[in-house]
Amino acid sequence: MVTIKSGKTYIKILYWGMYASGKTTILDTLYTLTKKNGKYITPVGEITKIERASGSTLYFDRGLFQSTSSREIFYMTYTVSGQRSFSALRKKVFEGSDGIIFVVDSQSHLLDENIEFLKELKSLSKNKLIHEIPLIIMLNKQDLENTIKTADFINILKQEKLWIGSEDDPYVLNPKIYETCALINKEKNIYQSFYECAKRTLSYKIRKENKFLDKNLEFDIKLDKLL
Ligand SMILES: Nc1nc2c(ncn2[C@@H]2O[C@H](COP(=O)(O)OP(=O)(O)OP(=O)(O)O)[C@@H](O)[C@H]2O)c(=O)[nH]1
Ligand SMILES: [Mg+2]
Repeated sequence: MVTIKSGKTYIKILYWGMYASGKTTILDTLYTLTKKNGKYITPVGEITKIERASGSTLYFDRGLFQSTSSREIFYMTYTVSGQRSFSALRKKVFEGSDGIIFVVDSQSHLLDENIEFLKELKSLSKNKLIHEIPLIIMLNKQDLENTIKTADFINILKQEKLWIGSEDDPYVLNPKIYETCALINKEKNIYQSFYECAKRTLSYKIRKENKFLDKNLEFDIKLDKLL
């Protein structure tokens, strides 16, 4: 998170996950939704994509969003390339992230590969995940058959020590999990998951510095009793 002299604050939100889990599609859909109905955030400019002819991300995608009520707050939003061979590039793009949205390809047969990407993220973030960097999970491609569900993923988070306490009495910093679809015509929970990440990123900062930044999110954060 960077605040520059002019008073503008830039918050970095990163979509992370295995190849073809839907990160680029999610960013595209988020852009379309917020352009149409920028209730709390609105896109600034176009999305920058660096991709192969196949559509797979080569380096990263980047989009900039602005809070509609606190015009000095910007959300710099990136996606990583999920190709296995690009782990060094992912490490670079990860640097300075304030909030992470982990995008799962929910098809059951891909579970192990998703876990590999969760482990890579964990090792990069050196115990900061959930404690200092909020984590949101998107179980994407829920429109397909044989997909994993929230309860399945909570078990994985527990194994990876990214879930504290029981399911019924969740610890406030535990990841929030959304079952999603990124396809624009069947869109599900795309905006909600981004909003939650933005909200948590600010609330983590507030806990650290004890001050509000984004007026849109102020009320919700108070409701969450995070202070
Ligand atoms: N059925 C279905 N397909 C999806 C969904 N989200 C993305 N896809 C498809 O999955 C494929 C890969 O999507 P991308 O958005 O390029 O995936 P990515 O995670 O950016 O992939 P990399 O850049 O290679 O890491 C595309 O054909 C998308 O249309 C979804 O929710 N449901
Ligand atoms: Mg991509």
